[in-house]
Amino acid sequence: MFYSKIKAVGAYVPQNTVTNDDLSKIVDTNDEWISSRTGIKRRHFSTGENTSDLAARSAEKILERAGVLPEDVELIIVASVSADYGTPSTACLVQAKIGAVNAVAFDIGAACSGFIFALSTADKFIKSGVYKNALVIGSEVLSKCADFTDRGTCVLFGDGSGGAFLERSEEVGIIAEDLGSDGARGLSLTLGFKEVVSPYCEGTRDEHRFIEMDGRAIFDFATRTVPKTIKKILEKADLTTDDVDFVISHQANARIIEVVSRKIKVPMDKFYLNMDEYANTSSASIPIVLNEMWEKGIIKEGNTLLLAGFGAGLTWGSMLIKF
Ligand code: 4VN
Repeated sequence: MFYSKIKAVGAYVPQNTVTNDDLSKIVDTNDEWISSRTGIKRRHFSTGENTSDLAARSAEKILERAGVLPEDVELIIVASVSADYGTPSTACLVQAKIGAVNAVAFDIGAACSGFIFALSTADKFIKSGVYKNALVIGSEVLSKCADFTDRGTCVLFGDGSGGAFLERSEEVGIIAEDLGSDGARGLSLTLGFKEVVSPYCEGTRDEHRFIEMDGRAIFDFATRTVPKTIKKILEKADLTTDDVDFVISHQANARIIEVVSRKIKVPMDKFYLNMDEYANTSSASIPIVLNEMWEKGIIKEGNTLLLAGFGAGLTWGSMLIKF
């Protein structure tokens, strides 16, 4: 019986920061509204680097910390909703950029739950003995997906990337997981609809380039579903919230995390929030938090972490990890 264990984490975000006040110059909004309702104060917006560029920078940092050469990476999985291309996958672009010539590379699309779904997929390859290691990255350039004429959404998102290197281990690493989807509610958060247009049909060329969200519906979904998946995973692992050192949630909105904290009766000091600096970076938010907590020495080897992602699909996923 093998486990997958995190050997190293890393993150990379574009340098350029945009404050709420900066945004208020291009869209009818203000710092008071954004920060009181979401906890967001700044975000990093790319000035040209694309999703695969951010991912490759994270990958290089992670491999350096793991002490692993690119050619020894066996699997690369990138979670993203903002890929450079429809194809090739961002994972293949990363493979080429870092020279991981022996890796198998593919993407996973599960939006804000993407990093958890990608970790889960890598875990299956490692546990089953197919691969000995995996580089798992979440990377997004959401600035290119935001409608800067819609004040309800464009203020919520940011760009960034992060990830982890997983290795086969005799010691427990990933302890348990709970994943879920509800496609019936999927249209409450969409990005990039394209109607069928070809010589064989009379489409109207309907195209939606940007993120569209029913904020109320997604907010309600998150505050109902996240406590449920957390309770479920703790039951599966036969643990209680007392056994958890830190809850690492997707950084969509500070208010959502406060509701979750109350509902699962885990004090806010066990949650780490950094949406004030990065806003919502979808699949990258959880690994960016992981990296920041590790860099600050907050999480240490042996800690039990509870990861929780939730978002478009709709999808959600939680994971218990012995770090
Ligand atoms: C998960 C969530 C969100 C999200 C939903 C709503 C929301 C973020 C609506 C009310 C508004 C403040 C902002 Cl829960 C987004 C994603 C996508 O990653 C995933 N903010 N808000 C208000 O009026 O207070």
